[in-house]
Amino acid sequence: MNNPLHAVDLYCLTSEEHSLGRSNVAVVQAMLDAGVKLVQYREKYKHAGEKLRECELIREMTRKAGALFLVNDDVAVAQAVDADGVHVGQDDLPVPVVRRLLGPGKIIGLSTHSPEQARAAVEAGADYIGVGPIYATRTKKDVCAPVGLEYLEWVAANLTIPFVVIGGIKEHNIAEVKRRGAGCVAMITEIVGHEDIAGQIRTLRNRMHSTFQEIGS
Ligand code: 3NM
Repeated sequence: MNNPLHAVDLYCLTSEEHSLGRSNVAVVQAMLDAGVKLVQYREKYKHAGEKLRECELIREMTRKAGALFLVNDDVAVAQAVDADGVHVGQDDLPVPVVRRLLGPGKIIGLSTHSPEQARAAVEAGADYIGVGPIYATRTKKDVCAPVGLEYLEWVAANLTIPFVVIGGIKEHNIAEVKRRGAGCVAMITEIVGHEDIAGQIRTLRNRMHSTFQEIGS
């Protein structure tokens, strides 16, 4: 598969509890209006029926916008709405099992927090890995302590599959993660928690782009 993650610079996730009273659907629409090309639906505490209803709408919206749509953890919901793939964590279904369920054409991402987990993810057949948490974050419950920029630098130097940095990334530190080798950056609260989502995405993209020019790669 020609890996579509290579082309993604900004990876957006939902989190209704941090969205200032706006619905996931409204937040995703603002993301897509700002030109975002990948959205992950992440809702840890909603019932399957509500997740399905939201994902049906978001699937339609992302398709219309030409954006990829991934579902966090819930393989059944991903299959039901024909999402482009699933993102799993270390304690979710193993990647080979998700692959068997989804088939070969779908994208599977796996969160990793150490070089050992990263190597295992590649061996298991993940299409991309999450690398984090780079900085402290309170958005993900029971996440490990920040892995820092060293793990990011290790991944950038040692792996060839796409990776997405995540965890506590903000406007003020996005340049630093770019300088340390991040291609694709994922943020939750820095985007969904902003009053002007489209404006914030433009600001973050500009910041990423100027760092890209500064480091010349
Ligand atoms: N995964 P924020 S950190 C969903 O390290 C998630 O695997 C992480 O939220 C990991 O951008 C995280 O608000 C939360 O810090 C990211």
